[in-house]
Amino acid sequence: MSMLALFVSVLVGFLMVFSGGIVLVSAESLSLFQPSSLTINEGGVFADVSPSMPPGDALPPLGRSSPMRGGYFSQVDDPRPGFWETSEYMLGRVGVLVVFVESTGGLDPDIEDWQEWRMNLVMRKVRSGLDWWIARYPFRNPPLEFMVSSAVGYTRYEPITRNSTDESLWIPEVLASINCGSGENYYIYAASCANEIREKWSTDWAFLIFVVDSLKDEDGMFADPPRFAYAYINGPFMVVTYDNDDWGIDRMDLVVAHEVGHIFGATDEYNGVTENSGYLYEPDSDGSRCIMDGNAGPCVSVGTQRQIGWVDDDLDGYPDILENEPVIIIEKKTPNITDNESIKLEGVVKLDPYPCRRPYCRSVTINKVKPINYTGEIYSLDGKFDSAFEKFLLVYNASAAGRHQVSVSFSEAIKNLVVSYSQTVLYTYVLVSDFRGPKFERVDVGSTQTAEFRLKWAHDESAVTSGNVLINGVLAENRGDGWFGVTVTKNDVGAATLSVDSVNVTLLTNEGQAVIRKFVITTHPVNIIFDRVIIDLSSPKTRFDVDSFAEISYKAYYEYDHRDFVGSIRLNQPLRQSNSGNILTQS
Ligand SMILES: [Ca+2]
Ligand SMILES: [Ca+2]
Ligand SMILES: [Ca+2]
Ligand SMILES: [Ca+2]
Ligand SMILES: [Zn+2]
Repeated sequence: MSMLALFVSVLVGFLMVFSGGIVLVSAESLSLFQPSSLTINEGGVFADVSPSMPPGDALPPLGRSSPMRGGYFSQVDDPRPGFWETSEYMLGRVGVLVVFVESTGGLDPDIEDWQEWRMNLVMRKVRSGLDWWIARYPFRNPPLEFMVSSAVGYTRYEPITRNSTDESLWIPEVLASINCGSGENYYIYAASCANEIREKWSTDWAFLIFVVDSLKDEDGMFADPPRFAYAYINGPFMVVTYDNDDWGIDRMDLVVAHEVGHIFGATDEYNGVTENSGYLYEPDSDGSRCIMDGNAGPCVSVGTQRQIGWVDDDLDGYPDILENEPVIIIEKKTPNITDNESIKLEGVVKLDPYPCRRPYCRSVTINKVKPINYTGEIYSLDGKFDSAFEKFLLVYNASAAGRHQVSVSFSEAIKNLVVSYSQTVLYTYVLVSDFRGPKFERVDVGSTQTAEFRLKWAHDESAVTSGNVLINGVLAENRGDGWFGVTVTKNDVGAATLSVDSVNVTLLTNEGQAVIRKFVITTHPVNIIFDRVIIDLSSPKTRFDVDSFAEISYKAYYEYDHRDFVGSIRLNQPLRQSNSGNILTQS
């Protein structure tokens, strides 16, 4: 049987971790106890029972339902179950940690000592008690699942010899010894441990079962009040004893099943008082002769079903509490026109929770949202789309200029209701596509030149008709038809390379307006060399006969780069002179 196999693996965990007295279990070692999933049980039926259910075993939650926690309960915009919501309704996946309470003799005399075979027996009964609910679960989606694991926790007290209210003393010690949770009192400590289990095992809910050994104790009950099993309404824990008064270990499954009812909000149906309770604050069915009544039969009364959230008033087969509309709230988005190709959409997708009707309770849902269709990449900011509230970031890369539709759709996990958001974004920039400069790049020093560039929009190639364009840091003049230019001069020899180095243009379209600064140059810069020609004249001798040709040679070159001058030069005097005198030449 697979159940037996699971059991053996739990046992192995015990041997590894707990052999040899008090061993502090680290938080990590909790995961040694891999929770095993209970699916469907065989039958889920109990033997006939006759003793009465634990009297006064349903304890009201401590503090959590009071207006004192007004700040916490005003967190209405986040529908994920929070710290105080560890078991609001019996739907979905539930983490169950069975904690065997072991006395060390540190303070009270050490009377009770667990044996492995008895702990195994308890685990079997716990599983059977949980299976009982699974067998009666009315919904197909989500399935009801219990992930069960166990640990041995130590205390200096001997709990069964004390009043049940002394749980405030031993629970913090026991939880500290298994390194689960923290808190200023036992109740918060247990809630904190349940939260850790839920987090680690990725379940929707979690609760603890403290099993107090009572093998040697005379009546198998706490001293005062003489309880043998009790639970806090809506969690986070129950306490059961090994013997359970007259019920005995054989029927511990039934006791556990009853207490699990309390854990999920059900009230006793044997006390003659009609009580409203649970997420939906529904009345119980006193005297039902079902699980929450004494002499319990194998049934869940209508009152209990409504208290634990097993309600489908619209008869669609889905639990009404988990029929949640998804909503998208956009918190940050790219403007409708942008010059940034990375288009981002940031927001929250969350589910509209079914309203909790219990006073001072928060409306929460364990339903989950996940993205189903989207453009680009989508990220959950906490790393995983696994809850009813997810901050997300959508990143879409607009590879080409033009209009892009950026969209995302989310669906919830129960009925696949979908919510979508889309935005059309115009991605564009300025293209510097053409240039005009001097006809020849070498010009005279001191002359005035122009350098012009043609600007057009990348998305439709239309001309840019306004805006601030800097060419080499100088504000260009709008010359019309997309042309922007500057005049430039230089009084000494040197080169100038002119190009567009800044664009600031307001684009106005039907979608709105935006300042565009991005530009892409697909043309050449305008190169201008302000230059002059140097001419060196030379002659082999300084005197020539009158009427002969003076032998004068010259070398002409550009001053800027000493390249040979190409062209003709003219001297100011003829080379043959008929009179004596000096020739001064100049080109
Ligand atoms: Ca002991
Ligand atoms: Ca009642
Ligand atoms: Ca429904
Ligand atoms: Ca998440
Ligand atoms: Zn009860």
